[in-house]
Amino acid sequence: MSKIALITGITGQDGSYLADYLLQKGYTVWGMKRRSSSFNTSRIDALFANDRQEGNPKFHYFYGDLTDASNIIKYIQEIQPDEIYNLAAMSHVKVSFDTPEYTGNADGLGTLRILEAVRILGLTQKTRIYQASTSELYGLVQEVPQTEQTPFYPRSPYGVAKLYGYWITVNYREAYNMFACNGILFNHESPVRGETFVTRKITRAVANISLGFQGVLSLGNLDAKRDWGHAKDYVEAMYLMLQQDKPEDFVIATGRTTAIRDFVRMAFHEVGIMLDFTGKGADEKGIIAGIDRDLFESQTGLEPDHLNIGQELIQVDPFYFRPTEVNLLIGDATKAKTKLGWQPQHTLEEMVSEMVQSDVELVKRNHHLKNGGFLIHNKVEDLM
Ligand code: NAP
Ligand code: F7E
Repeated sequence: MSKIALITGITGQDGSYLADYLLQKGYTVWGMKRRSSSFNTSRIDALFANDRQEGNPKFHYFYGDLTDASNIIKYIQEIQPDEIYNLAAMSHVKVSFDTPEYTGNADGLGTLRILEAVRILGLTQKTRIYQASTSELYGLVQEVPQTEQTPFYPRSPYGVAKLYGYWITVNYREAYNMFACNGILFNHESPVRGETFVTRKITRAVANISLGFQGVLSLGNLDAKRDWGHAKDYVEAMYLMLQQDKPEDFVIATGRTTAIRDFVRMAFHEVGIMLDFTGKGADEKGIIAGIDRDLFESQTGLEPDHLNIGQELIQVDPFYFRPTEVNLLIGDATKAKTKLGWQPQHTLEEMVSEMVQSDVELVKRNHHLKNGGFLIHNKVEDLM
């Protein structure tokens, strides 16, 4: 009998990688999918692709929402999962300042609803639960680097909601002897990262600017530092946590931190554009310091005639500043490496390269399909 996993947040970045990973391990996978007025399954469509008519017999989804307890109870009862990965969340830190109550409901109470459903249904000895906790719990960091012992100090409604999710998971583990774990994951990215997170916003802009569809990239705080890993490596850690003999919480991180400004430099360098930054705060600008024409041509298939030395490509817009910022994150994943045998396989350089190349291909494909120019930076979704 293959194991059954239920993944909330199946349509998100991590949900799609985890579903793929578990299907390859022979699991039957059920995903909770929100109803949406437009298609929201682009990241998982390929998993159905083997047999579009019949569907993949091991991959199913149901409509649901973390704010709807009756829906959660109904489907956990029907599915009787061996493992639940609670990945669903309103996951954008800046947006959480605009929707604090909803974020608390979905990210905080949503976690409780999953735990309670398992408890009420008498599945505490059968069903193991992974809770998607986050390095945002550390917020105003109390220690460098951050470990499982570092005190929390969240700095956003998102971080505070996830703090509730973290502690209610610990509480249900202790109170009801449930197999429930927190993965305290530091930022992790990929070519399918949501377009409004900073890495993907940057790699899309590199593609659009180098192919001539965008003039300038507007960003917020360039000084913030993040410990960025690859989502593929991080979903493996989720799986490993649920295969242990006893439930524990683990930090998952690379141990390397990089400023946003340096991620911008790396991403533009990937297409042969060298940037210099001048000025401070909201007056800072990124300008073209040099162009490696051979590299540009090999990566884009174009000559860089629309770009000039001294041209401004990056500007700072205070719109993107957050009311309270998390300035520095760097994790120590020694416990996961020792106990889970977890080891990240992707370097930051490889990931940046993969993301830029993927976005260059995507922009070319879209442009080809639409047979005309389009200004991606005018999309409403970019305003995050
Ligand atoms: P993501 O791409 O934003 O995906 C979030 C998923 O949750 C989407 O499938 C979304 O559905 C779904 N969702 C949102 N609100 C929901 C609700 N009320 N009910 C049901 N589903 C809902 O996030 P991710 O990057 O994959 O992250 C996965 C989880 O890990 C999240 O809980 C996030 O907070 C946490 N986390 C992420 C990182 C990171 O760096 N990626 C680090 C630490 C922790 P739609 O597709 O319909 O929007
Ligand atoms: O911001 C700065 C911004 O939105 C990273 C989520 O997955 O990871 C993610 O949260 C940094 C921040 O991710 C822009 O101020 C500058 O300092 O990519 P982000 P995040 O806030 O770290 C954690 C671990 C999660 O759990 C979350 O779910 O980049 N920044 N300029 C910008 N950020 C954005 N989004 N847009 C900008 O223009």
